[in-house]
Amino acid sequence: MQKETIVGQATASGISALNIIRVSGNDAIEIVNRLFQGKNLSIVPPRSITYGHFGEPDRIIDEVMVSVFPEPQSYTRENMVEINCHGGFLVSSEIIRLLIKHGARMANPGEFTLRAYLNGRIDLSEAESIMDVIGAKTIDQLQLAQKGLRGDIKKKVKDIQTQLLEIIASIEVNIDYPEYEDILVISNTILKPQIETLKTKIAHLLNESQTGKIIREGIRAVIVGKPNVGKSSLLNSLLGEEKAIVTEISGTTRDLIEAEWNLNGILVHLIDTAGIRDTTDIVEKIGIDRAKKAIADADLVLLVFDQSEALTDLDEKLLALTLTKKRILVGNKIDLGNKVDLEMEKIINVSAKNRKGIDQLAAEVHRLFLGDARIEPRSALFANSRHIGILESVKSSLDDALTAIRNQLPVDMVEIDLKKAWSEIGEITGETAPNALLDQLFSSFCLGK
Ligand SMILES: Nc1nc2c(ncn2[C@@H]2O[C@H](COP(=O)(O)OP(=O)(O)OP(=O)(O)O)[C@@H](O)[C@H]2O)c(=O)[nH]1
Ligand SMILES: [Mg+2]
Repeated sequence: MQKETIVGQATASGISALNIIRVSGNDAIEIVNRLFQGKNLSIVPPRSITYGHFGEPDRIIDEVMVSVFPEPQSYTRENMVEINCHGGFLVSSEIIRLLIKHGARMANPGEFTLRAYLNGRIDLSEAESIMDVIGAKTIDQLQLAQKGLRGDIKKKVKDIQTQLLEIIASIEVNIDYPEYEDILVISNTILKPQIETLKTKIAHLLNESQTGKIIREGIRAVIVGKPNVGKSSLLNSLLGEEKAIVTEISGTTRDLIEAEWNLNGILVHLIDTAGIRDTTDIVEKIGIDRAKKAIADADLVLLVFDQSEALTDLDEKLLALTLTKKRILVGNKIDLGNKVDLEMEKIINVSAKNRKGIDQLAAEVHRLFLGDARIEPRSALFANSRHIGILESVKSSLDDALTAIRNQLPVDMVEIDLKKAWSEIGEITGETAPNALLDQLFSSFCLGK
């Protein structure tokens, strides 16, 4: 296939010891060769490292190490060259400028990976896993992404496709060769249990995906309460660092303060808020409005009370405001008293200032989202919202097929729903993905990947 040669910097911009510049496409080796002073790159051993200088004859840019990957044994399956040069801003930009001058063009975001996908080296789920590997912030996120990269999601999709195809093929055989007596007549009675089994399997995968999604995306937890109950102290205590300002003055926190807390593998986006009360102070008022919006957007509310005083009207209002949210009630300042006790709901008592009860609170957050399960998925879990959405569509197409059976429609009508399910599931790996989806997915990749 004729492919334009693209160039991109694989490493992040900034001051560092080294940078890597990648070139991919038909003329990759030839273009770099023109600017390389050292051995002839078109005859060096594939995938070895060659030392030399890069630049035009009268103007050397840098001393470099170059690896040549002739097609198809490269990341993109095209001719590729990787240039290791010195770090900093100027060297790599000058190298890229010269490569463009000699016929390459700047790669779009994600274009190397897009080519790897278009040339059949990886599927879409693996391409997405590459970005998840790069973006991982917890070990569990990394493990999950590595499983996707290893092809575990692809295998699960294949498995569903095979089962769907078997059912569709048996229908087709009956429609095409009704005179074959030895072929089992596919009646709706025979199809029904097969479709039900597959549906149960998908429901199970969707169930597991809740854990996957929590690992991949983390949760948003907002700390709310009336002023001065110790919300910022709680944030600091959970993080183990003095992130937020704490004073004895009510109304200390004015704006949202966000931080990331790694809770045994769950990435918790913690948000400390302004104490909620009626106020005429314009800045505080805006802060309180933001706190209310943060409550609406949160997966979890940590509602904090002050154990040194009895419940007030404000506390009651906050209880009502967060009633429909997943929440944990936190009784802070337990070192000063135990005056808040709710009959209907459990309170976890802590002393944020003295770091008491914080482990119990952390365990409760973990339990609320992942039950008592340890998150060490042995095989890949569906975790990506795009994949989960597709699985849900597949399940609903199978539901439609079952409804058609219940309504005693002919098998070829049932087949329409099964074919729809088959085309939907293929979107996960990209077999049936529309171009618009590819554009959208790969444009969110980083440059040089
Ligand atoms: N005794 C005791 N004091 C605490 C505890 N937690 C916080 N405090 C004190 O309570 C006061 C208020 O703490 P903050 O963390 O600023 O409270 P806040 O809820 O963020 O307050 P605002 O931002 O004003 O709404 C400070 O003087 C803290 O030292 C605790 O567990 N025990
Ligand atoms: Mg505060």
